Amino acid sequence: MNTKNLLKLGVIGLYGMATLALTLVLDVAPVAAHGERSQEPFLRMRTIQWYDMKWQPTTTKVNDIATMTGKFHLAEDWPRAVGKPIRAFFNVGSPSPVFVRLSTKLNGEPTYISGPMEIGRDYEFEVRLKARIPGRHHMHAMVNIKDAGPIAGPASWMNITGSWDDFTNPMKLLTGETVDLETFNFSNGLFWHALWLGIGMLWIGLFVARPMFLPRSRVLLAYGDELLLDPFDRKMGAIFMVLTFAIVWGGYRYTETKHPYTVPIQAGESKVHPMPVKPNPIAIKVMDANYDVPGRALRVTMNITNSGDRPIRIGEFTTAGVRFINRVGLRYLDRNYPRELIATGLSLDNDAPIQPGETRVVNMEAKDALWEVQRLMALLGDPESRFGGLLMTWDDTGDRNVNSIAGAVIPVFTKL
Ligand SMILES: [Cu+2]
Repeated sequence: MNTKNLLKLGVIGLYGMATLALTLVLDVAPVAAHGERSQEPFLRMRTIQWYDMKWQPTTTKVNDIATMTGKFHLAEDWPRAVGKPIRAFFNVGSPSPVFVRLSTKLNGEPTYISGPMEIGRDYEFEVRLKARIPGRHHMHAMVNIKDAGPIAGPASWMNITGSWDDFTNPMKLLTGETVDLETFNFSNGLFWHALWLGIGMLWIGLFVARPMFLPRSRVLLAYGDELLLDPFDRKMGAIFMVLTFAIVWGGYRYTETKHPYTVPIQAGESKVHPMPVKPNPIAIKVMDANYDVPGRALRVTMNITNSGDRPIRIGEFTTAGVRFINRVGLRYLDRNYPRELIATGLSLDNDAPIQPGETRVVNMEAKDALWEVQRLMALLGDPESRFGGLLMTWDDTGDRNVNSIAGAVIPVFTKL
């Protein structure tokens, strides 16, 4: 290698060091949230509509079990711009693996792969989590949908105390042996990464040094590849090929001998049926909706028909995990639901129960600064400005009906 080449390598090295130094100088402090509020309002309001969510307990010690449970409805008003849930995967959104997910159940069935979900139907989920990394974490339920991406549900803060060093994740294998998944074959993983990285760097290094990429590319374009290949290159090429095949073959042989019984990772498709449809005597037709920009209130005019045999009252309107409640809803509110997602500004023009057989035009107002805090009113800037959410009604026996409502929203900039 001559002086010129050495100089070239030196310059490249300097660039690398400068990049590294810059990374260290930049402030990479951890963030406290996930940017869920910057998800498009139509994704949060008109796709997966979450309700009855519970996080229990919200404080755990490392190795303790916590659960996240709840239900979701797939909105009938699913936006045209969002991929349909023909392939969906239930997931948990968390800042890195702070919990280990032990199991996921959809409608009571273990679910570990993706599958189709039905628009207009409801699903119930239960996730079992094992506390791993101490800290205060924002834990979301989430559904990943092909062509739509992750759709995050509401989150609660969950605290983990103790020390990460105490974390264990033992698993009994079908062969009777017990392994700790936290540390199992860790050195093996490091070894294979280092081996392939080393081989790759050696291979690239050989070509970087004699001569560099750009001169090499120019020669290749001008004269073809014959000029560039000397006997040393051919020799090295052959050695690397034999070495690679030998390592792959040897690796497989070694694994076969060490673990004679293996089961492939299960693929395919989950076939979970939606929850049975609960007979719902309430029919709702949204006639008009507007959003009062200075007053931070969504006003909805709807036609509600009660064809049941008991009087009903509206108690809650929930959208994007935000629960707007009135006195009726407050009675049924789970007090452990995250405070920052509860708004008490739900009001009706007529609080009297809707009687059996009655059809009434109801003016509902959901008023709270949360519309802006949660950036839900960004929907007014969309080419399709529609709201969506779940309207909950209760009869005098405490029986609840949930209706998914949706409609176009017109902004109002002055007080009406
Ligand atoms: Cu979050």
